[in-house]
Amino acid sequence: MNTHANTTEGRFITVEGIEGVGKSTNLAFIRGFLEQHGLEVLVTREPGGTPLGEEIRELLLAHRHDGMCADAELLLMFAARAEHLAAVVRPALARGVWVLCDRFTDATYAYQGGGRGVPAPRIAMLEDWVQGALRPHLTLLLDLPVEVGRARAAKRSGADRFEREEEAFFQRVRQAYLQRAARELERFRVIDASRPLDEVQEGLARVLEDWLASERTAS
Ligand code: Z5A
Repeated sequence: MNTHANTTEGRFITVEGIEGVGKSTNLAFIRGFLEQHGLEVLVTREPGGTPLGEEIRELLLAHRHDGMCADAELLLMFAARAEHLAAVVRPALARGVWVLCDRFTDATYAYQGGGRGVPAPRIAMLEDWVQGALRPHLTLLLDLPVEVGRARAAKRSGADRFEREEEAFFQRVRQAYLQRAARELERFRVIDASRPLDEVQEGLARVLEDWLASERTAS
């Protein structure tokens, strides 16, 4: 059953969190949940999502680029984002497809803003320029203590340029995410990602069920 048959535009849902929260693990679950509700879903990611964006991602994450200044990092994130929006996200939303994106501009506020110390107004300027009025309809913030996320992520091999940052960096990133969530209660849903996976997914299902119901009421 398509619960959104009388709306033409798709919805833009983003998934955020520090490393090790389980974004990749839960994206498949969220996609399956939405598809069971009759929705066409496109899963994508940032930085990346297009051939150019994936090349920029490689520049951003690769080990050999340790010396990147914060503004260069910020501008590369938005360069990839501009291409992603133009080539993938906006066309999909216009076709009525729901876009599920692994990270978006909240990650820029958290990592480049909170983590690197780039002033928020500078990020907001680029956000307005690149996105215009486009903002996610719903943002699922998977949250857990930094040490728990880092312990999970440590099981993977080959840390990238971000993953090699010290714990204090991720504490700032986490706080920046939580502050954004506290300021935008309408858009954010915070899920405790420190629990066992089945409980995290029960939480996600409850949040999505409620949100879909409110969308139905609004449309
Ligand atoms: N970045 C930025 O700086 N600015 C921006 O604007 C944007 C991005 C858009 C790449 O992102 C980097 O880009 C990112 C920020 C920066 N760097 N960092 N850190 P990414 O999203 O590709 O990188 P990532 O954070 O490493 O994401 P990931 O690979 O998707 O990992 P994850 O979220 O940690 O997910 P996972 O692989 O599903 O889970 C990690 C492990 O935990 C795995 O073994 C799971 O089986 C396990 N797991 C998951 N859930 C559970 C539960 N509930 N219990 C126990 N174990 C679990």
